[in-house]
This record gives sequence, C-alpha cells and structure tokens, in this order.
Amino acid sequence: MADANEKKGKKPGRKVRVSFRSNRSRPSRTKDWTRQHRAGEDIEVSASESVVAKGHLSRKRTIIETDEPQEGLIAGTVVTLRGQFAAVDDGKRIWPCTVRRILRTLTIGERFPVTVGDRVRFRVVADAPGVQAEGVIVTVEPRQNELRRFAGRRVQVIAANVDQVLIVSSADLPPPKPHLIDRYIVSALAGGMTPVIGLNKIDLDTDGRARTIAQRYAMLGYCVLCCSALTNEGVDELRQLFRGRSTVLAGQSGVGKSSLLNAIQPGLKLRVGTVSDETLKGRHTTTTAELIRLAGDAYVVDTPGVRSFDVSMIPRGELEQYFTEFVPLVPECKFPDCTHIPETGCAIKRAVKEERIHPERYESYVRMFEDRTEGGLA
Ligand SMILES: Nc1nc2c(ncn2[C@@H]2O[C@H](COP(=O)(O)OP(=O)(O)OP(=O)(O)O)[C@@H](O)[C@H]2O)c(=O)[nH]1
Ligand SMILES: [Mg+2]
Ligand SMILES: [Zn+2]
Repeated sequence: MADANEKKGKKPGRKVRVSFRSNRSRPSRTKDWTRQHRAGEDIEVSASESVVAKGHLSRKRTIIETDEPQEGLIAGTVVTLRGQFAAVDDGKRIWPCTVRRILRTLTIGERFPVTVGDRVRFRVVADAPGVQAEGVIVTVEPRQNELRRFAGRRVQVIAANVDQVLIVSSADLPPPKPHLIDRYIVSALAGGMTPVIGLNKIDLDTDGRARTIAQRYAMLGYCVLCCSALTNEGVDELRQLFRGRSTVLAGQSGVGKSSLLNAIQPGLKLRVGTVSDETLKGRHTTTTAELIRLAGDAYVVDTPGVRSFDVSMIPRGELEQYFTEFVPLVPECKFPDCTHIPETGCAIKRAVKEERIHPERYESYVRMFEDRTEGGLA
C-alpha cells in the first residue's frame, strides 16, 4: 500500500496511474516445490507468488514513479529469481536483491514484480545479520517484450526483453506435441517476440514423423531447425541463430533445452536430466529460469520444462491473428466477427475441409479459444 511518503517524494517524477492491491488480500502462499515435484506439476519460476482474489485490482491512484534519489543506484539485469531474491548482474558481479515495497504493491497482474531479463536499478543496502539481500531494486525499466503464460490464476512472465523464443521439442522421448508448439507460438507473437522451432533429438527420428512436423511449420514460414545435442547435428546453425541476440528456450521437460546449450558452448555444464522410461517425461532438471551469456554476444534464458502452457490471458478474439495461415482468409468469412467455430460461411473451416489448413492447427485454435481456465480473461 502506498503511504503518504511515497506520494510526496521530494524529486519530481513521472506520474503514473496504477492499481493497488488491498492489504487485506489473502496472505502469500509459500511454495512447496518438493510436493509439486512429486505431484508431477510444473515447477514455477517464482517462489513468492501471491494469490489475489478477483476484485482486488480495482483501486487506482496516481503515484510518483521515481521519488528516490537516482544517484548511487546501480543498473543491472535480473539473471534469475531465487526465493524472495532476484539475482542482478551489474556486469561485474551478481547481487542478491529484494524488491522495494512500492514495486511489490503495484499490481500489474503478475506473480512477481520482476522477472528474468528485466533491466533494473538497485540501491546497495548495508549488510545486516540474518539479511542476505545486498540490494533493493528501486526501478524496473519498461519491458520491450515478455513471454507470458497463465499460472496459478495470475500471469507469469517467464522472461522479459528477449528477441526470440526457441520452442524446443524432441523427435522422441518425449514425442513432439504440436499443440504445445502452437501455444508457444501464440505466446511469443502476442508478447512481441519471434518464435523459432527447434526439433531436438532428431537422431531418434527413425520413422521421419518429427521431420514431417518440422516441415509443417517450415511451410507456414517459421524458422525450424532440426538438431541433436547428441550428434551435434544443427548445433552450428543454432549457435548462429543465437549470435548477437537474446533467446529464451522453452518447451517440455526432457526435450533437451539444457543439453542443447551445453552442446553450443562446451564447458557450460548445465545440469541435464534423464527421461523416465515409464512416463517418457522429463524430470524437471532445470528448476529456475536463468539468463546466461554465451560467446558471440548471445544471451540465452534456460527455463524449466512445462507440462502445459496456458495462454488464456490472451483475449480469445486476438487468437486468430497469431495463426499466420488464418490471417489472409479471415476477411473471406461471411460474418465480420466470425470466431471460426460455430459459424456458417467460415473461410477458415472451408480451408480445413479442403486441407489448406492442417487439422491439428485448427484444433489448436479451437482448444485455445475454448480453454478459458477459472479466472482467465474472456
Ligand atoms: N538421443 C538424444 N538424447 C538427448 C538429446 N538431447 C538431450 N538428450 C537427453 O535428454 C535428456 C533430457 O535432457 P535435458 O537437457 O535435461 O532436457 P531439458 O529440456 O533441459 O529438461 P528440463 O530441464 O527438465 O526442462 C538427457 O538425458 C539428455 O541426455 C539428443 O539430441 N538426442
Ligand atoms: Mg533443463
Ligand atoms: Zn470464420
């Protein structure tokens, strides 16, 4: 909650309208990763999620965005989140930082006010016994883009300020899930990033099924790389793709995200896991998203695998624009507000029937359109 002092900052700052979360909202839930792990749930990036009931986001007021003296603040980038702390790299070292209370209170509909890739300014705090934080984050620069998903009834920003999303899938162990690829494509495009598809473990593609899926996406105009962290096929191309850019790697657990990074930069030594024989699923070896700088001015964010990827924070009316093959056909639908599901005279459904749109792509659209979890937006 903003107090009077927050508003009466001595230095003039930019006035912004923000929503405040009521102090009477439910207390923060403490995370129990072990329990989640056992239950086979996704590992979440933030350990400090708080649950906000609906209707708590309504109060708006104007505050001064920067009422702190700017002198002495250190600029850095959030490289990972550990419990209540954000690890901030100032180019010289990593600083464990907490987040200033006013930033926590600002409700931006998110689980945590900062995320991996955020550019922040922090103030150094004196070491105190029992206090591990060395800095307090005072400002967060506006994000250029964000990879978001809906998790735990709030939006989780997996990473910010990245140019592209490498959607990693594997030819087998686990088998590719085109629907999950489609969800990542939608989230990447909605967040302002370029989706790129990496089909790993191509050494296991004995029946050519994975290459057929790769071709489907290549035909849609996406950059698709077939690769193998085992044989190094496609690894040079990946290294080239990463050069001079920032990339977040996303995909199911066990598809080989960390293995690919290790192949690109031998010596990196990221922990890689095994894939369970019974479930063919990975074991969530990477538990926290982490920003890593590679040779060639490449920044990558390795992320924990997910089981599902909820994009229900994206208004359903926007979904069609993220299905690239739908876009030129939409004006041909009989009704201008066609949702392409129950309507007659729908150009999208006609194209599916005539096999100009892949049925699995259409099914992905329908599932995302209809899949509104509790608390999701209409
Ligand atoms: N055959 C084959 N196995 C691979 C390849 N890449 C990775 N693996 C194996 O797949 C398993 C999982 O790899 P990880 O790199 O831990 O997968 P991840 O996507 O980082 O998984 P999480 O961190 O749990 O999200 C390991 O046993 C790797 O050895 C590949 O190209 N071919
Ligand atoms: Mg990993
Ligand atoms: Zn239609």
